[in-house]
Amino acid sequence: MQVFKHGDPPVWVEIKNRKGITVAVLNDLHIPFHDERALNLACEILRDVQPNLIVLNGDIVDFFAISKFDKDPRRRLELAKEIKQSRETLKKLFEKFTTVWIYIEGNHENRLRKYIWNRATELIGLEELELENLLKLKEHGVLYLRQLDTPQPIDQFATPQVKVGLLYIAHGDTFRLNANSVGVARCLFLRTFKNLLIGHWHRADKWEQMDYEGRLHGCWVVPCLCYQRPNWDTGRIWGQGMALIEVSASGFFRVDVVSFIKENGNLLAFVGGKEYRTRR
Ligand SMILES: [Mn+2]
Repeated sequence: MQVFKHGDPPVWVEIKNRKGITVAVLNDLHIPFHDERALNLACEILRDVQPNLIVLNGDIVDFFAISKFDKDPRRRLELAKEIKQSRETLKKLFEKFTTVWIYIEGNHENRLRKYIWNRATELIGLEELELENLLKLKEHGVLYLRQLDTPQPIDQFATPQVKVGLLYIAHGDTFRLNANSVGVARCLFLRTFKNLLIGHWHRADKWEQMDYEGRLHGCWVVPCLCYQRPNWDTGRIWGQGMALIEVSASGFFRVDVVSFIKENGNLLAFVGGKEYRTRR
């Protein structure tokens, strides 16, 4: 498996492989609002699957303390605690699975940059405050892909993504679908006409079709690994889970969006003919 980086800092990477590979995608942990049980279930699955690449596909940390939304002002003082907890949670993950890790920035990671731009201009350019340094990603050999603030030519990208075979992986916030979209996967395909896997929507969704020549096209949406009841919208229907992707040497692929099902207070998932369960 070879990883080709594009841009400096790298904005997107292309994975080329001589043999088939398995890729796992984890999305939207929103640490400190991650669900430990869901994350543990994901780890049990990863232990069996042993992916060649794990993509942390954005909104892994929440940065609640510096969001622009209303909150108890005391929460603004908890940034240091949130970052520490994120660093510790991720460290455990990285140490559990020695494989290739790529971290794609989401809109929540971007909150830090926006905060510094708008509220702490004097701190711009301090490398120590870059997220990959705050989370010590380089120490763990994790490649961090970040957003650029200027438009790029058509053959490059201003938003972070990974291309594995014929499939693009991106966080998903920058595709600008209507916030009330129901068929997210299909809407996304009709916007991009590309094979694309995103998170950001905190739900499982897929839309795939064969074309006239027998090639698969589609879009897939990865569920979240955070708590599913925000206080700002009781009508949210969020799902937990992850995605597993098998990619052949020719670039063709199969996506398995794995939903974590609530069963008598436990979480249940089916992968490769096996049942996975959290224990109470
Ligand atoms: Mn998001």
